[in-house]
Amino acid sequence: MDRIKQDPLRELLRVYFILGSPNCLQAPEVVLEAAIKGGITLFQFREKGKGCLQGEEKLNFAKKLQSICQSIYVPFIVNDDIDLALEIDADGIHIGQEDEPADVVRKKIGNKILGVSAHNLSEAEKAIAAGADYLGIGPIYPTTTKEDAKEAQGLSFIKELRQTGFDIPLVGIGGITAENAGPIVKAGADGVSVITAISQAADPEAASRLLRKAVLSNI
Ligand code: TZP
Ligand code: MG
Repeated sequence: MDRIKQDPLRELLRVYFILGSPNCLQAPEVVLEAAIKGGITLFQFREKGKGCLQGEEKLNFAKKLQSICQSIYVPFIVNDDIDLALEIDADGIHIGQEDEPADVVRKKIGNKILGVSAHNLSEAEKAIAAGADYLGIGPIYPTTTKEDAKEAQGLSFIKELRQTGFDIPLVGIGGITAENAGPIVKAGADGVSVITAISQAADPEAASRLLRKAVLSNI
């Protein structure tokens, strides 16, 4: 945990892989191990959507993926579920605008990493004031993975945030692949977060490596 907190968050955000059991073609553990070999820098456990695990099964699944991350020092972030994050002592939590308010979550989680999804300047300002460590911005490109996703916004909001002087770490999300990742970091994001590009790849290790290359060569 200490080592994780010492890592600059911007570097952890370079290749941020998000996964839940409904997203995978292969066994999730196999996909995560391959993604780590390919060079992902941060992992988010997002157990959502049709057929997702609940209760004890979700807890045990989270622990299994967390132990894979811990064995290789990839920080483990939990989506939405603050109780789960606290129970397993995750490294951080990511929340959206429909979840518990960020200032309440910050109080609950102490100095764990807090990521907040923001879609406009007012949401960004509020999240920062509440103690967000980074902002998730998207969907950048069209996505079918999140059922209630808003319309794709392209690079406009990332550029607006940087032009307005926001210095907080930013990660883009939504429809991102190795082919379209470059412009996102050029626009001012510190990295990209993906589900499909890695979880549905025939070779998740190679897909992760390609994404990493696409991001690092444009930073
Ligand atoms: N939030 C905005 S878009 C999205 C989330 C969770 C889904 C991203 O998934 P994919 O498969 O990388 O488009
Ligand atoms: Mg949420």
